[in-house]
Amino acid sequence: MTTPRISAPSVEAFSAAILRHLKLSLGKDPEHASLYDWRMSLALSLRDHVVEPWFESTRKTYEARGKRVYYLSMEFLIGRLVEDVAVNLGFEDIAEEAITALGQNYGDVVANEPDAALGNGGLGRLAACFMDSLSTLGIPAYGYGIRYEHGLFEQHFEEGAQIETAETWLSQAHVWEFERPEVTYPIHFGGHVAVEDGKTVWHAGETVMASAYDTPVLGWQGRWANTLRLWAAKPTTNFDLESFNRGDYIAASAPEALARTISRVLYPDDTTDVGKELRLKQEYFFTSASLQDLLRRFLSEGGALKDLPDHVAIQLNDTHPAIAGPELVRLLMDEHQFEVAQAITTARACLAYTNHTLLPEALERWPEDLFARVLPRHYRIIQLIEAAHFATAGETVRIFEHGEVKMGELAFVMAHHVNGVSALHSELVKETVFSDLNAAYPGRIINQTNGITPRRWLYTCNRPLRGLINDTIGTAWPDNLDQLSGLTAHVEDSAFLDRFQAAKDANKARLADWLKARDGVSVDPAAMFDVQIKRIHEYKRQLMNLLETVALWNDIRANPNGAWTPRVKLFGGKAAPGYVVAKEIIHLINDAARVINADPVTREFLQIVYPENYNVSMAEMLIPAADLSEQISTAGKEASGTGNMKFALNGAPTIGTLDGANVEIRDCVGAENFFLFGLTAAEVTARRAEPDYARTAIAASPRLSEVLDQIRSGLFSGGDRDRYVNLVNGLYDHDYFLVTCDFDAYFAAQRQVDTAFADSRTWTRMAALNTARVGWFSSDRTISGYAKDIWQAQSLLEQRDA
Ligand code: 26M
Repeated sequence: MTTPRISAPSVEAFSAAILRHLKLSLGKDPEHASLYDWRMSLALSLRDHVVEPWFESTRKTYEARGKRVYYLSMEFLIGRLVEDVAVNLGFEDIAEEAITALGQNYGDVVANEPDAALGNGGLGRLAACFMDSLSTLGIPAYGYGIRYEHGLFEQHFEEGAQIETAETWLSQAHVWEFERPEVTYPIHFGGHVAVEDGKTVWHAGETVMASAYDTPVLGWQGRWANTLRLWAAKPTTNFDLESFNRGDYIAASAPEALARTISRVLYPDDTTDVGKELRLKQEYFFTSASLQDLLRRFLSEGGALKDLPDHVAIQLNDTHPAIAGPELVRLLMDEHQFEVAQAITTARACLAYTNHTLLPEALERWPEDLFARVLPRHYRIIQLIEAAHFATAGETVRIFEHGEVKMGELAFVMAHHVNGVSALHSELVKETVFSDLNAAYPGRIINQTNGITPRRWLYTCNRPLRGLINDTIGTAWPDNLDQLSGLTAHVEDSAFLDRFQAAKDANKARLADWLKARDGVSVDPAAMFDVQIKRIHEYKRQLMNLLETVALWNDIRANPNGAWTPRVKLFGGKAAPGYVVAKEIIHLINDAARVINADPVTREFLQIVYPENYNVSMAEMLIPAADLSEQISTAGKEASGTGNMKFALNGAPTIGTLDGANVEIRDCVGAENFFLFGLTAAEVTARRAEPDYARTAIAASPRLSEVLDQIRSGLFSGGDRDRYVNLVNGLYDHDYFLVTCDFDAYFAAQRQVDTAFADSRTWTRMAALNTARVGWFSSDRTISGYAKDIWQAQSLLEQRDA
């Protein structure tokens, strides 16, 4: 048994603490307190217990003088923290009892907290899971990112179409952060470069200040807490009094305006915004601040810069912080008198890069003229880096090409290791985007398959299943997830399966209540909950799911007395505001839902539900309630996926393609517990080379042809034949993601699912085996892999109790 390190207060003492904060921090008495006041008082009372472990971890980190991990990420998709902190402190019951004793509903109080949505999707959520695991494992680490004033936009549906409004999480005080006004660094942009007395000098055109905000990240059982340091942009001088006195009011507030834009808003896109100047400034802003910060810390502890790689491991979460290579070289050369070669070697020994996508349109490139204007000194340094790369590897791969700076190539050349995020993806990284660089630097590319934190994604979000697991295999599994394999011995035990199903049913009932209360939507908890939640992207093929839904509707209408398995098709996800096709898909799902849900003939068998504004908190509600997990991307396009792991862990079998981590999930759960369909990555490539592959596939599928005709006819768009003409024609003319080619196989796999689900005992067993066999996908395992293979970083926890 692991012993909690934190001594818990009594319920009475904790209630008193909440009341004290209510009075002294919120200035309210209980009679006049709102839900917000109670939530803030609870959060502050919990926070009081985080500070000691945080200090202790920081002290141990300094004493150890070992390797520290710096995780640089444009995105941290955190979600809510009240329950997370309560759980990690081991105070969950105390917090709930105290709040209840004070006459409040714990669930409502917890749900009052806005999500910290500083990320778009998988990449940002992965960073948050990694922070959790770094703390749980006691690896000294700092997360570095941007303190966006506005997180990911809020999604609304108007007549079925997506509308975006600004997210405003900081309009309320964010209790988990501590402002560090004394920690600031200047960040320079523009200007010109000159050589003075044989030394290269950058005369910047404009400067903003990066100002630190720290959030403690508490690990499991409070045994360790690292720091997430987010940077906010501030003006160097609040106000230019000289201009103001001259009467130039606009010029007087110019420095302020630039500074405030930099950390104003998260870019909501992973494709169409590539190449925007403000984005480049954001990237340099947080990367430079983070490197200045870690160098200052290293030097203040008396380190010699030549030893930097022994003390510092910097992980680049995608190419967004790839400017770290040239920036570290710049700091070493211009401020610490390193020679070029030595600066490059030292920087590379500190840096590693994670690739998250092969989609060509998502690979970052900057027009050279823009780049040279915003970062003239770095432009020259990248020329030096490219020259050094040519000298070792030859000139096959360039960093500058077609008038652009290619950030993937830059990150690769400046990293000692490059990793993909699933076995398949890492192989494709070697074979496709980086094949030449792989040949030039053999062994540099490695794999680290993604993972998820079981504390948030099972223990906290799925209390019924948690209880069953605790009763069955004990309580040591949340930080030792391989122990879930102990459940395997129970899958023939009908009492265990009854309880497993009861847990699922409880989660489904909870989701049903939530949908009713929030959106006024009624769903039948006895139906299969078939869930696809993720960003809306053509390659993720929500469209194929919708087409299959319409085809099923047609089949049911043709045979209304058939033995159909009732289903609720749940969709969740946002489209980038500028991504036209993705928005058409959303509109079509909502249009089809309106028509199909109103059909009295099919109503008892089929329903489509698409709750608006999908986010981390909604995922925590949907995943435990899911019967079926949709992971249906075109093979070779989803780098890993992490939602796929969350569903399997919570006992939802997958219908999916051989893509990303699906491959490894299937290997773990067994082929008989996974509904596989579709072309493989190699077959996808081959099929694309065939002429007219889409038209051929449509012609061969009467079902698909009918569905496409229905959509085109205006059946779902109130007779409007124009609304989906692009979407339908797109499938005929350039179905790049092979929706048409995989459609029939997907339809057939869904009918296998119907049959399997109808045999409820067998289905429950399959679900339980999914939970029992995916312990490997804990982000603790992933982080242990990074620590060993990339960072050479050690845990500072005393040997954990067995
Ligand atoms: C780029 C330029 C400008 C603005 C935004 C971007 C950008 C933002 C996010 C580019 C990519 C972004 O994320 C990509 C992403 O989330 N990738 C996902 O990463 C997960 C974690 O590794 C994987 O599980 C998913 O398969 C992969 O799609």
